[in-house]
Amino acid sequence: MFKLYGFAASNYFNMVKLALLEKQIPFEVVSMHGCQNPETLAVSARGKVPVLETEEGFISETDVILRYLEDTHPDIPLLPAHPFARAQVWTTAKEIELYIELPARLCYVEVLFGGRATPEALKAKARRDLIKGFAALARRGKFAPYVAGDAFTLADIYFMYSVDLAQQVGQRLFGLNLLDEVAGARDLLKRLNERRCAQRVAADREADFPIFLERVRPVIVR
Ligand SMILES: N[C@@H](CCC(=O)N[C@@H](CS)C(=O)NCC(=O)O)C(=O)O
Repeated sequence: MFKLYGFAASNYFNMVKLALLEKQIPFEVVSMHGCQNPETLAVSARGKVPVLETEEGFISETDVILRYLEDTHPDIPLLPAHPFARAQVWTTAKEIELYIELPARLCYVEVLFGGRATPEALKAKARRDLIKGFAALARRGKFAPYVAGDAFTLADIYFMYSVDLAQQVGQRLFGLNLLDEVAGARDLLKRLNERRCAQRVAADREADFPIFLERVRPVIVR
């Protein structure tokens, strides 16, 4: 059986966890936090989670894990069969990660964890990038009814676990309602969060979040 290493407050971990649940692939969770401890580095060269342990060894990086799951368990697909449609889904997922998740992440310590303030130069960069990232999503996304079209795909998974956090960053730091710039995004987010598997992920996240905050508090103090 697969082992998924990580923790439930991590949005990247939750992307893989939701994919496993949606695809009905059995797995067990091994609690691990991203860090530079030797035990973590033995499993993940960069000390990041999630990591998937397979019979053949460990796989790091969320998109690589998701590709592997799709290759090995195609029965409940999260990608279209046609190569061009598949590329469109990956483009959307990648753009969400690079241009929404990563700029928002610069400000997570301040906005989501109540830690030290984001340096002004980084904050300004995050604001500029988030505006362009959401504009790209508005141009790229289909929202008909899912992010990439008529089926639930990996683009929806990236959307669920990045866009709501980025919206919080935009709102709290810049007074921007970035989600409102993307027609259909709010409705879709609500519907996606109602999925049975997503509710399980959310419940685990809610239970883990205070534990995570307690753990990181000493290193994120203002
Ligand atoms: N590029 C990685 C990013 C994963 C990531 O940033 N994970 C965070 C938790 S949400 C982490 O492990 N952070 C620990 C660290 O950066 O030291 C992926 O796609 O899996």
